[in-house]
Amino acid sequence: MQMQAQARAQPNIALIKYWGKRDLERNLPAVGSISLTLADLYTDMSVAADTSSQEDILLVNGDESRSMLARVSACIDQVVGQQRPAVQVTSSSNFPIAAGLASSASAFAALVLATDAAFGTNKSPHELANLAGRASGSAARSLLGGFVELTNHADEIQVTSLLAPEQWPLRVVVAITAPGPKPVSSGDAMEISRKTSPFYDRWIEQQSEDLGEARAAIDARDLQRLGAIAEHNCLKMHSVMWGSRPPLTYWNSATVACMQTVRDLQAQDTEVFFTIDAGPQLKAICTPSSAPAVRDALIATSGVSDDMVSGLGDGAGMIAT
Ligand code: 2P0
Repeated sequence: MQMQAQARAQPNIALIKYWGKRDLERNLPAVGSISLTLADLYTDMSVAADTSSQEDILLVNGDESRSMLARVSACIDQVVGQQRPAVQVTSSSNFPIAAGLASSASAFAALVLATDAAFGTNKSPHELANLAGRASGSAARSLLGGFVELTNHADEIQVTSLLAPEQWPLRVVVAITAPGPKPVSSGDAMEISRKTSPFYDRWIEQQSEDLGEARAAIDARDLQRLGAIAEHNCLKMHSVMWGSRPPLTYWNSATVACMQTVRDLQAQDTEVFFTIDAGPQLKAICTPSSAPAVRDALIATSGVSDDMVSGLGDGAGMIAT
């Protein structure tokens, strides 16, 4: 047994969002979701057994991290079992972490793959998806490439690829409006929403309709139709958050300015739409030909400090060591 392995996974951007849990213990989502897996942003995760140590160690971008260690150790226990040697886990990402860019998705997708390979546990893709989802709900989607749907079943989730990246090679332009960590974690915020938002139940009720509409738009490669339902689903999720007590307001003034930039581009017939996750960054989804104009317009928007552009990627995989 090699007891050491390294995997790479990319973040995914949800077009029809996961917001709310139906089972906290098993971290099962209350709703299905549809996402795009990116190509050019990634997290590399290496897992190595360390028989000389009693405790797991986690290094994130070169620094020891205690805050994420319990979640990482629990995820490894789920894959390997609790009777295991201590591990050294090393994670590095080429984009800001904990800032609404789905870094936990890429991190935990890569972690389950690397752990399974290091310890030779030979989990099936379906088992890996459920192990990743247990660690972070959105992580299961990062195991696959292109357009990915996560569906809810009795005691488990399932992920399927709706389209491979080359079947509809869109671009994602991320406008960074604040690089720091978010004030409330997604998991905590989802629970606040479930318990206090008067809009939460309607959000859950309407999700299957939104998923059906997005699936049809993806099937037809209809960007305008997909954009209409994705923007609606995103703004509805944020309405659930804004209606919570305390209110969950992840946006800043630049986030709103970026939304206006996308509206202006749409008024000029540029093929683009936006989505925003639990953070202040705006993600613009567009065709390859409109990507340069979308990027220029977002960079020129007041309050945008940085940007990233990515195509769609193939999903998580091993890195040869
Ligand atoms: C999503 N988000 O579908 C939604 C949209 C944020 C907004 O999934 O508690 O880090 O680890 O299961 O996956 C972010 O939540 O939450 C998320 P946990 P996760 O992408």
